[in-house]
Amino acid sequence: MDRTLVIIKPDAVQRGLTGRIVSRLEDRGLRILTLRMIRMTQTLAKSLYAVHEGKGFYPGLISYMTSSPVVLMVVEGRRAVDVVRKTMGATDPLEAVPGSIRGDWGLEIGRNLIHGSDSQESAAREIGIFFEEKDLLKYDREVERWVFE
Ligand code: DAT
Ligand code: MG
Repeated sequence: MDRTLVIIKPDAVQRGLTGRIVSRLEDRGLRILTLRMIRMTQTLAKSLYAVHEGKGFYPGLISYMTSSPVVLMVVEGRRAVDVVRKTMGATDPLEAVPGSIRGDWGLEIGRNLIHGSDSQESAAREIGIFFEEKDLLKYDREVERWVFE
């Protein structure tokens, strides 16, 4: 099973989409290992988006991510990184297919509602920014044998 970091971004929290976004991930069959609401600091946002430092959109991205509370989640499942990315839709909501989170609720790249790690290596690094291993709960769900063959 793979793990990935999901962040419900400030615009999604402000717009009251938190519950519906969590539901979509649960509906997909992903297991939530932890869920927490925080106000992201500059330090946390800069660490999360270190690869984008120096790009034109970087200052706006940091100010957006620190502007209002976010919801952090670690989810687990077979191919969780890809499953979450597909459920989110493309980075630019105009390119995201209808039925995806960004494709249903987004219009602009700078207000694209949700973050999901882009690889297993990114997931491990990003989860480590916000959580310790002891924060990630281990439990079984009976339904999993009906979700995964
Ligand atoms: P993703 O969030 O799909 O992984 P990314 O890692 O390439 O996308 O970029 C991180 C965030 O930065 C993205 O969610 C929105 C913002 N961003 C990326 N490219 C941008 C651009 N060309 N203009 C404005 N914002 C951009
Ligand atoms: Mg990314």
